[in-house]
Amino acid sequence: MGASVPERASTNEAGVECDVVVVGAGFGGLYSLHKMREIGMAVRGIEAAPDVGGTWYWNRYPGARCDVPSLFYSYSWSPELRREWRWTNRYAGQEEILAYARFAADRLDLRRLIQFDTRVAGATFDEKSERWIVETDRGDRLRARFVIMATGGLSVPNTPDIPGVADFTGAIYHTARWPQEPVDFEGKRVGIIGTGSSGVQVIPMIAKAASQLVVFQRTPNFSVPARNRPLTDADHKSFDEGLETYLASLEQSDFGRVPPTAFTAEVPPRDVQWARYEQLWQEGGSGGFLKAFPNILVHPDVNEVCADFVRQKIRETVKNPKTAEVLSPSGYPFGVKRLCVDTDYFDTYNRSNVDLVNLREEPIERITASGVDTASRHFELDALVFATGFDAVTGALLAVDIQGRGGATLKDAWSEGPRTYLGLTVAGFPNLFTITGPGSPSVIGNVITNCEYHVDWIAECLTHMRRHNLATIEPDGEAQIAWGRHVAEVADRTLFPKANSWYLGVNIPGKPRVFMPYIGEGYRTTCKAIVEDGYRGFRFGSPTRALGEAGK
Ligand code: NA7
Repeated sequence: MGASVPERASTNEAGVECDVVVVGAGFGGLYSLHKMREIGMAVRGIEAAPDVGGTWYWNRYPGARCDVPSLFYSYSWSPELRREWRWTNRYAGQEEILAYARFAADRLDLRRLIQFDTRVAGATFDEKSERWIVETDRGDRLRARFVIMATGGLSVPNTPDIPGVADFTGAIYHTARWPQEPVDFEGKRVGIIGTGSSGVQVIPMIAKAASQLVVFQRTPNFSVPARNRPLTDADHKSFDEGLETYLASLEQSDFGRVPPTAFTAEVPPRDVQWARYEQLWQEGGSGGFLKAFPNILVHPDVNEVCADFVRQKIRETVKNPKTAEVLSPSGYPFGVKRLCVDTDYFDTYNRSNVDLVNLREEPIERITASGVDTASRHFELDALVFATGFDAVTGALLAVDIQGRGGATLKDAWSEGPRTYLGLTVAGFPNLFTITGPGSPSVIGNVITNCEYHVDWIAECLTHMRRHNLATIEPDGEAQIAWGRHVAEVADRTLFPKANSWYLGVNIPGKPRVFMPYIGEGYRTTCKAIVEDGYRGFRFGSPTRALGEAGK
């Protein structure tokens, strides 16, 4: 699967010339490639991995599973793909999702457009030619009118800088960079740092194999059962029957996390809430909880009842009361750190080979050759797993040296937090698009449909530009400031900023504390209205050369 020359892009001694470079071949990148080709652009994709799949290529730890139901975590735009693919489980595992990405890439004949095993190092906007010069770690140089950053919101692993890690003589793993071949933990003493979604999924799996598993927990997380199960014919039939309504709902509604009614809704009585949560607990999955009541993520009194409910479940499940207490989240609201979805997570702490270490009481002091030293104990380990998450939402964008007008860098432009217009474009960086960028719903809800929406928006925009012979698009500084203010105001009216989550970037030392996703309803309606209003807030540049001409 090496490099290949994309259709209609041309190569000369100056490098590859094309209309659009797409960075990343996850779900956002694959659909971008397809859509750009469909509207007649010469497009080339660059992907760091040797295969498609994005985050699902790398996150292959045991138990890795999506928390959005599989029937919905699929491309909604293609009836063919839907007909030819049949999900086996309510929540798809990593292997099946990766197989789906491969299937989509093959079925849409996208691989020939992608250069694998190649990382984009820099992208510089040349104002004279109005082209992006994209450079890779393999020395490639591409010139393109547009760059689409489909680099994903959860793709750059975060590995905390714990003293002594280089001294450890055992094996070290990160959930987000798991080896290709299965890891054998049989009979091993394993330590794991991190109890977010990845930790919550992998801990029960490792516990089954390891002789001893030590979980180093800094913050306990809220987690609800997945109740994963094989999908039946009846499930598929019911999905098919509801398909039209679902597709229409994607068009019409916006899937923001916080509905407009949230701010005026009444506080439901405790017993009414409790009964609803019990029902949702039995059904499994996170979606129902996060929408159980319109104000659950806004009103502290409603939220606290749900938090109590989950703590009660933890106490009922975990036999050792002290362990149950340490596992019980408190001091921050329910659902505003990403809600974990698990299979037997809390029950795993009833196993005799699993120990929980509360890092709030005994922090890790250093990693040694043979294990981990906390403030009060030494743990002998054969392997250490980092389930410590990602430099989320902005990490992959800032990992590329992006320079816009006047040589201004994205890094400087975002030094106090990301600034975008609609999470799609950045002032001073013409013709650069960010799929699920900060300031858009991005990592909230169903990321595949969020990606699709952005790709469709970009395709419509490029078609408009071609029709009107426009060379560049970029947001107006004022429009960008107003959008940023709106994104922050919506978040500030909710409980989201009250937890130290990766949504705010606080998991990365030195990262500005800014709430990155857009959680209001009405995102799609707003984007649509802006287009209908003549691309309000955007500035177009006049033509130098017609679009779709590269390589001819
Ligand atoms: P998360 O949700 O960011 O979880 C990372 C975990 O690692 C979390 O428990 C952190 O504790 C812990 N962590 C991070 N740094 C440290 C240090 N230095 N010491 C101890 N513990 C640490 O990442 P995931 O991969 O689980 O999930 C990310 C998303 O991927 C998930 O939400 C889904 O959307 C898919 P903390 O809570 O910061 O105290």
